Amino acid sequence: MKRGLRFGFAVALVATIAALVAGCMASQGGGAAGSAAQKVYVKPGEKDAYYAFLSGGHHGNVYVYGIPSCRHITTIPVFTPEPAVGYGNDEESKAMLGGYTWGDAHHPGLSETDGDYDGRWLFINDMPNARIARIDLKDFKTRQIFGPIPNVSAAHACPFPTPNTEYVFAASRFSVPVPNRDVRVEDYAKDFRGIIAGVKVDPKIGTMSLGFEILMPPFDWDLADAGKGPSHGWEFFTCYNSEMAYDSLEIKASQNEMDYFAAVDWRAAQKAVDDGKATMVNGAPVLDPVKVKGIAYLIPVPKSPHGVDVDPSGQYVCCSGKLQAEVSVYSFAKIKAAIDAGKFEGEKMGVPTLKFEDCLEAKVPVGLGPLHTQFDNKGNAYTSLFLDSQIAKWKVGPPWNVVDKIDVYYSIGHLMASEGDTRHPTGDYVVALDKLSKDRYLNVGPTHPEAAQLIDLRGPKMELLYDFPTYLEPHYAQMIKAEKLKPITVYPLAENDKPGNIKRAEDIRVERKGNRVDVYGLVVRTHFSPDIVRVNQGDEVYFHWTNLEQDDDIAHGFGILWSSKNMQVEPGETKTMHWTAEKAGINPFYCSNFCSALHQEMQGYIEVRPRGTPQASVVRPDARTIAELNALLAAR
Ligand code: K7E
Ligand code: CUA
Repeated sequence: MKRGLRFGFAVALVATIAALVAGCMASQGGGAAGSAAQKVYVKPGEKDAYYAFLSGGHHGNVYVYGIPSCRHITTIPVFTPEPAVGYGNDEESKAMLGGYTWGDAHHPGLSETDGDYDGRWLFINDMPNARIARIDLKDFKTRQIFGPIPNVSAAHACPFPTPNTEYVFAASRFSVPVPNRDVRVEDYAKDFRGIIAGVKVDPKIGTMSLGFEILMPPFDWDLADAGKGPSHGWEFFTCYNSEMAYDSLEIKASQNEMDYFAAVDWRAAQKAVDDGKATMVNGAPVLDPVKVKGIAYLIPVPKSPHGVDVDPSGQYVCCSGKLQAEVSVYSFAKIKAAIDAGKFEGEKMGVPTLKFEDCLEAKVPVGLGPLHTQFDNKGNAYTSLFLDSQIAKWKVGPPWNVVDKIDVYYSIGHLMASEGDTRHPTGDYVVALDKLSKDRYLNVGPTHPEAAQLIDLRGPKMELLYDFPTYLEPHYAQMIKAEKLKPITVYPLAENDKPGNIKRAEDIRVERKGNRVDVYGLVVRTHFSPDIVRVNQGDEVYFHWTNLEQDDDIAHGFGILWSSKNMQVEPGETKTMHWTAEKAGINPFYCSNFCSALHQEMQGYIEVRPRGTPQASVVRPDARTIAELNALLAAR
């Protein structure tokens, strides 16, 4: 008893001292946990140092996070309708989606100038439908969806912009006959082809258009990266399934010791098209390497590679064979010398193959399942290891050795370093994009969130700082310094030239032509003008709402009862939404986005009369309403 008491006292004393020491260390910012917490802590009211753009995978969207806090800031709708803001519901975004309601977005690609992120645009692919979207980082809105790109069957190696955003690319993951036609799958090797497409980007406004397509062997084209510095003008693409298997790929596509990566001279390819050497297939200029030489080459890579990553200097091309324990580093100078000397070991469907030994610079023994490599500002590379669930840090250059490793939880796919794809990575952070989160978060049933993990690169050893869950399903991501982006907060009214826009109360009107009704209206706190709209059953009604606000964060919503119709109109913007008057009776509408103390009062009625009820061809508000509205606008 006595002994027990004394023992208890000793335990309590030790615990007290431990607590005091821990508290002291925490207050001084010492201790591993304390310092990790401080490194991700962004005080209320303060902002993050980086924007991170994570692909939304089969959610079809882009997630925006702040780093280092790892706070989810917003989601940008891209390939999938988004009812809260009405993306896919208003006429402009509906037309842009082209009838698709789904996309599978894998690889965000920030625009670059001189090989550094310039903060103008973000490109992202929709793999299954071979489309590329351009998001304008001025307002974080999707402004163009290019595609489906003809002849490209699933754009996985996509978009991976060049150093001045001259091109984005789309290479086919699957192969199909080009042109697609009635053939047997068993004739795969004879009739199927892959395609590498070069999509031109207008340097001023970012508009995409098709530059060229190259007919490639029917391998599964996987990932890409742009050359820079000495390798500027080239784009590199990995592939697996050089076996050309068309069934049981998980076995049959892993037989060869070597697959390939392709080096494409995009200036030569564009010149060949401009010189009239292409054949038009489904409206696309297709170059056949059997006839057109000097545009593409194949370099052997061991064991089903995934990532192909050019180091910041542009001298080295790093390929990760998924079924190998090494990263194969190639020297661009050696590749170029072999090409210039015409030193080929053979060819595949017209594409010359170079010798492995002629191009290889080094093999780095990183560990099992290497997938993707990123870089810092101190001459180090970071390779994700899917099978080992680790990141390996290694020296770019002799002795090409691994200098550090860190465990991640679990099964990492891509990783994202701060400005890690540029000529000047910042070396602050890397985010592990783990494919399986298993037990890391509160259980929410069989579908777990994905796991992302923030790792500090600033010390001699990598340090895990924070875990954050993401919704389905980031593949790749990119991180840009926050100071490079200066998004607008309102659309200047004077620049509003959207169809259907009006700017004065005198222009408010409801126009009728046959059974088409156009409502030209204004929204401003806290009123729809007009707020009573009279139509007939069977009318096709187009609401054009202009939001006259010029204050930060005052968006108005427009939701129609008993329908799927809702959209948001941001300050200074005009949006058009179509609605069919299906039933006679009264159909209310309201502002669905909180906008002021009187938000709840912001509503209106559509009066739907029976078919054939006589209606005026133009209805305008009365003079008093116009005067009141103008007084309200003048008072702002
Ligand atoms: Cu999931 Cu780049 Cu499509 Cu890999 S992808 S890790
Ligand atoms: Cu306008 Cu709520």
